[in-house]
Amino acid sequence: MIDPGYFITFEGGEGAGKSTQIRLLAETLRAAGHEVVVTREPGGTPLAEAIRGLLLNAGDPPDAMTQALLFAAARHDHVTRVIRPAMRAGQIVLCDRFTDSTRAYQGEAVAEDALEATILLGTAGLVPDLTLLLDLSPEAGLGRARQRGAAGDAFERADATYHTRVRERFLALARREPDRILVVEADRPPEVVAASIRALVEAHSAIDLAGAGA
Ligand code: T5A
Repeated sequence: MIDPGYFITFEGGEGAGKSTQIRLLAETLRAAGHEVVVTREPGGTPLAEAIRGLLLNAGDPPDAMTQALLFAAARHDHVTRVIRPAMRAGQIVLCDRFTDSTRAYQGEAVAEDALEATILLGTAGLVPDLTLLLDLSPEAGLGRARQRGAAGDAFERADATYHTRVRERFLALARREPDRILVVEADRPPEVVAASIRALVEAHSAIDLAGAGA
């Protein structure tokens, strides 16, 4: 059975503006009368948030395969308890990071077939209807994240060349799946990025942003 809801994921490097843009798109969608669920990965359920704490606060981070398995466990709980039920109820789900983050980050060190196996287990086959990839140089993104004054999680502390390769893997994924993954130039003021995203959602989905609602 096809779920009546719609699933949009936001991807990109650290500090690319995903949370900001999700908040703005959620406001637009709610103003148009849609029911919207905003969630994030890793996280979205108490168990998955606990796994997030383990992964992001690890003083001695586990290897990439262990990370992929933990992300998959968190994701399975998130998909089965939050995302699928919302989609069955006809809601629009906006998720901050999902499977493409696993491909871009853990893809550095885990072979593709093994990684895709963990992704399939974690999602139980759920694929986003649309993915907005906020593209920004790692220098700009990490600078924004650090401006907030946070010490930085285990991934943010990785070296700059790692973040450059993460960006390249995200862009390669967009080239591989151009119908699902749309690249958004994120090095512009938030309201300009938000207008681009509204235009892309209108052009690539059946979601009505004009007002009448679902
Ligand atoms: N991870 C995750 C994996 O390795 N594998 C996986 O499978 C998954 C799911 C999660 C970490 O886990 C890794 C990747 C990550 O390293 P996170 O907290 O979700 O960490 O990810 P971050 O990208 O680090 O989150 P941030 O909150 O730092 O970035 P956002 O959400 O992209 O950015 P946002 O909106 O919070 O903005 C950051 C700052 O920039 C400003 C904002 O006001 C804010 O201060 N800003 C702008 N400034 C100028 N111009 C704009 N257009 C701006 N937009 C926002």
